Amino acid sequence: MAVKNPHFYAPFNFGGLPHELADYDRAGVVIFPVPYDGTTSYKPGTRDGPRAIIEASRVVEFFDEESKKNFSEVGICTLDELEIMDDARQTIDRVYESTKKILEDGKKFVMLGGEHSLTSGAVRAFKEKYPGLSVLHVDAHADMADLNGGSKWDHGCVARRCYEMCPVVLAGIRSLADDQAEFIEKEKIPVFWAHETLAKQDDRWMDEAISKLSDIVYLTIDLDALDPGIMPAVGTPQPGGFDWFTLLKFLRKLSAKKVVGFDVMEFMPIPGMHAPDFTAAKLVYKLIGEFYCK
Ligand SMILES: [Mn+2]
Repeated sequence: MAVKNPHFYAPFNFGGLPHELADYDRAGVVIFPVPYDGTTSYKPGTRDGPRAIIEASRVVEFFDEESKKNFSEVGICTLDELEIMDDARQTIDRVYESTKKILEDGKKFVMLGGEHSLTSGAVRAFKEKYPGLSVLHVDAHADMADLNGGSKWDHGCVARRCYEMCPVVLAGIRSLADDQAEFIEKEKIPVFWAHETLAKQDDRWMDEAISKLSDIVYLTIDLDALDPGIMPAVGTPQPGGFDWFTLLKFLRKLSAKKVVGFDVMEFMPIPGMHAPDFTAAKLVYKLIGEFYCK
């Protein structure tokens, strides 16, 4: 009897790939899922993000209509979800250790969150390997708080923690507190505000943003950078975000640099609404193609 929907039986890994394409030793790319949302400020649920992205990815068709390629041939291994700790700092340390191991093994890195604070653990490992690293932080929020709720490891502090390690460029920003605005101005951190970029019919800001980065880049995407119209499945949505093609256009310009790692964070699936799951999965797939398959 013919199988009605072969995707239904696909292995549970990113892309629903067969063993020979998903095996760690042979894979070029590693998907690292971290189901942690311990410091989330508004509503929890990003702990379910990595699994929902992986589940949707099993149905994403892997012929990329834009490049006419199938990126899955690079081999994509999905790791087991990281075992998380109650404490944010300890969980971030685990992210650091795992990231270090993935880099030692020579794999291309993709982290799926989980809350944004986890990014600083990955960036710590990347900075050790690539001293000239810079970070492109694409987010609705500046995440530049020194402390949030008394913690340095809150998700609202992640860009600040990264900035303590290496240069950071922010894009898509449309929400922050006064002290963060003061800090950004004092430190002259390059910020590409949504109202000065996305609100205009002029994409020239993109090249300028890319030019502020060093040659070796870690990309972190908080999915709330996208407009809540296409990405409502985030904990703290803000109006006025990226549309799909604008985000892709911007991120593709990063290929002028060497993108050594990236993450897609803060996905908070909404039960019964699956479009955002597919949007997140397709974004991850497109970026694997863009950064790791050329
Ligand atoms: Mn964020």
